[in-house]
Amino acid sequence: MRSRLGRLNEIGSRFRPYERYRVGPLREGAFPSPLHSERTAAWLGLALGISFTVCFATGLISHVIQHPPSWFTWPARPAGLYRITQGVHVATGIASIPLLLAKLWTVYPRFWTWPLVESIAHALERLSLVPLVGGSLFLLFSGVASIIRWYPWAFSFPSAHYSAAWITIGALVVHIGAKLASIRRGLARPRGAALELTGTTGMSRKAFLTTVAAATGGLTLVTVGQTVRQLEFLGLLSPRKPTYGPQNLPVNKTAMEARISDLALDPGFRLSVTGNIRTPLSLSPDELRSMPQHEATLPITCVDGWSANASWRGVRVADLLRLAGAPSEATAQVVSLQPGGAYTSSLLEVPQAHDPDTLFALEVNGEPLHLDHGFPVRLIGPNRPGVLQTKWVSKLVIA
Ligand SMILES: Nc1nc2c(c(=O)[nH]1)N[C@H]1C(S)=C(S)[C@@H](COP(=O)(O)O)O[C@H]1N2
Ligand SMILES: [Mo]
Repeated sequence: MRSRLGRLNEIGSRFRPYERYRVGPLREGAFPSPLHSERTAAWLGLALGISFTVCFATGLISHVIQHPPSWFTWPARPAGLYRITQGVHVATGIASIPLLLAKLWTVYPRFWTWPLVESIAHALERLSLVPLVGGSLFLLFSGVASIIRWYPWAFSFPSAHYSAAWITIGALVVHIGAKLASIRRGLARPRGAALELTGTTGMSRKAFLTTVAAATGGLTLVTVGQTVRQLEFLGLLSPRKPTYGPQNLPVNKTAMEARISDLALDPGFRLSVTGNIRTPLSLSPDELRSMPQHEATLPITCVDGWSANASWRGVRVADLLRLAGAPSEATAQVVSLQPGGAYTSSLLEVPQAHDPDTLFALEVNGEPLHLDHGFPVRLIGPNRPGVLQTKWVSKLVIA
């Protein structure tokens, strides 16, 4: 029995709009450049498919670290792992910009196929381009806006970016499925005469793809210095310089922006340790300094893609847990003095809470913490996103 969909498709394919509407970009041969070929589209698509997939996977990692489901625990080691995953996330996002623009330029004549819609399957395939193209443009635009710290919208960037990522990746899977035959043809080794077309435009496909690759590589080189120290000198377009800021470290939220100065400079400041413990503690900065001090070189890795190593010195969180008589499997909530805002508290899960390098730092690079870096006390731990390295810490709540 023929399916209803099959019959509708057949009717659709017999329906041909009047040829006299076939004007402008709809004309036969309106786009003569051979660069709009299946082959160029397939190679650019492959590059974009790889960069999007890596970007999606590393973005997902960052998301689950910040919103861990019950089955997930992010390890404290290797200490610099998140620095790599998030550096790769932002770098592949930036690299996707020239790739996406080149891909859209290559395939846009296909938006003008004649007839515009041939069948229901064709209509659905074309409709799936709306979330694919729209989602991709939104992700790259909002990502770049966020790393240059420009928030021209009212919605929350992380949740919008996260939802758009799922929509886009879903549309990408549909797109690859629908285009599989075309992708195979495009990537297959060309035979005989098909080998090259310099065509009428004067630019060969090879030159075009080389230009796109050079633009992509070049853009990566002039931005990745925000996390790869050796390339900092090349960072012409790096949104952030990893050594620019007080004590040679960038700052995302200053003490003034956080309206924290009076609280942090109050001589009555105490760090309190409460919750599921035998002995609640309340410690002044001097009392913290008289405890055993430990030093660790750890990066601050902002979700925005910049990262910088520093040498931190302070009290081990594990020592405070022991002193307070916390259970051996304790987790701990780190709470800031900061009265309001997005990153005023963070959770130390078991691996982080008990790691010997997880510190309440009092000093960085041999100096007392600058007010902007969290004076008098800030959390610094291995393999944590910057958003979880709470500054101006006033409370540790053990569970
Ligand atoms: N209390 C508080 N802590 C905070 C933040 C904040 O806004 N408030 N920002 C976080 C972010 S996003 C980053 S990247 C790091 C940056 O630390 P730094 O400013 O010392 O470089 O601090 C984190 N700790
Ligand atoms: Mo950050």
